[in-house]
Amino acid sequence: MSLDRLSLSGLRAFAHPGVYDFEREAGQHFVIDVVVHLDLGPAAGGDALAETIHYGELAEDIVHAVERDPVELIETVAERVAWLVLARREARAVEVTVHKPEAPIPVPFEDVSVTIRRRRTRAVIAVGSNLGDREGTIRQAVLALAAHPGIRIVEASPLVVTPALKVEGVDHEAPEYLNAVLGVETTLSARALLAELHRIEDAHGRTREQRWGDRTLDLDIVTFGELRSEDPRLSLPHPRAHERVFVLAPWAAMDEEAVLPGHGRVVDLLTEVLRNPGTEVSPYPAEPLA
Ligand code: A4P
Ligand code: MG
Repeated sequence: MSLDRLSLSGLRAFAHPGVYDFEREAGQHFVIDVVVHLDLGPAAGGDALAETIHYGELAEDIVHAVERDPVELIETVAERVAWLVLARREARAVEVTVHKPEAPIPVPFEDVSVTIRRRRTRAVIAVGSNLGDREGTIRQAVLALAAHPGIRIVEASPLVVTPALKVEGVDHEAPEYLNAVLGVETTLSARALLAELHRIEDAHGRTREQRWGDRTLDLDIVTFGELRSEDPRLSLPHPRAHERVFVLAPWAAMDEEAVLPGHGRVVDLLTEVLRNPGTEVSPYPAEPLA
């Protein structure tokens, strides 16, 4: 079923953005249309303002944000407005159009505008480390993710200790892993999220000499909404998550209702994996990750 919509159109803001100096000095009008996709059922059912988005406050917030902090491109204005809308818990997706009817175009014209669509997707990220200050690195990675304006950490599993799984099998000589999973909401695309995970891995000294080799930090996308992909650069859901105790055990501890699309309930997958002789996972006592 498609979502309900709340629309605000023709919002006027006077700001000083623009690529040229004369635009920044004189200022000009921007006209903004916003369509928020959300579920209005709970608000209508209880006649409850708290269950929906207050359109008056939203309109003021948008106009203030555009007027307060000028940027050069209408693309950037649109992006900021989208973030601002999606910061509201109820908003699941948003379409933003920014018009610049007084743009410096040397021929007669009526309007110029850009339209962007952004949505918030629920994703699960697996975290692993078996070199260096494992807990410290994982905590820094969580902070780096939380600091990204397009990522919100919704829940975090406990940390667990697992023996290193190598291509040849479990390696008890290799340093043990700390593993965890994170539930996040993001306005990024799956590819942009993966790029951000790689950036954080690199910032923590991740090297890639050997497949499944020891590492300071590994960040994988386990699921990205309902998205399915067999692209080797980004396979979704993660093609090995269903057979890995170091993903399933923390995930089941974080969310006992979790489902891995295409494979079923995470608790059931975990029960299955724990039947394999030699499968080991133990708790790691620590403060919650988030
Ligand atoms: N890639 C494709 N799909 C994804 C995805 N959903 N998430 C591509 C993340 N990356 C994905 O990854 C190799 C390539 O996979 C990337 O370029 C990306 O575009 P990598 O992180 O550079 O290398 P990797 O992690 O060694 O490879 P791989 O095959 O993803 O490894 P796994 O399957 O994640 O296993 N043992 C314990 N106890 N705990 C662990 O956490 N982790 C691994 C890594 C092995 N053994 C482990 C653990
Ligand atoms: Mg990886």
